[in-house]
Amino acid sequence: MRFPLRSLYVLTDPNLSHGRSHVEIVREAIAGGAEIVQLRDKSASTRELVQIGETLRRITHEAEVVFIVNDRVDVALAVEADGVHLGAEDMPIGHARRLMGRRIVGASVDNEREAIRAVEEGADYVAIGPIFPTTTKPDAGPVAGVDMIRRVKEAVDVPVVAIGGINSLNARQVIEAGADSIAVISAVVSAPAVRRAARVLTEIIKSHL
Ligand code: TZP
Ligand code: MG
Repeated sequence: MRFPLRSLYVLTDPNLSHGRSHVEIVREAIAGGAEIVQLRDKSASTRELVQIGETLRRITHEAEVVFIVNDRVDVALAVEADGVHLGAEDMPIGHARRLMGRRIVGASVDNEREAIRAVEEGADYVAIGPIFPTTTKPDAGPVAGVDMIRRVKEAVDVPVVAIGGINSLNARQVIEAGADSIAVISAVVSAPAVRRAARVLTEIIKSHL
């Protein structure tokens, strides 16, 4: 599946969803316009990830939404996800590329130098962040700022995803800086009305087409 541009990319996080399940969050996020969904659960067992992943695969397939699994190439392959997302501690991109074949391999990067390297190793998209301060990922590193989006966009030809502290108040400047996709956790997953929160972000993203 191709990577949708000018898209809302929602990552799940059971610790931030106020007791709502991955499935509930994903259904509502998709109803609100999310075009990419990532299963992200740092505390689930492999078995739980596969079980949740199977269900999310069905839902995203029916909705024609891109389904990415965080960290785990094995789980992504086991549930036939569209792709995997890898950080610095995960499987090296080149190894993942070989295992994933034509599926999507996404990579977290901190700057344009890392972005160029990730693409050389086989990444299909890069995620740059945190763009703004966020408490969601304490080890996310220093704030990159919106200007880093411009620098990464100039450096690579693959889609650039912006992540970290993005919400309806600052999403516009992220899009204006050239991000191809906006990735969020708390702005959607923790919202009282998930669908509505996703809808508001989707409208901001699409209004800049
Ligand atoms: N990678 C960089 S920042 C971040 C990740 C996973 C957290 C994003 O969460 P939020 O709640 O949208 O700031
Ligand atoms: Mg990771």
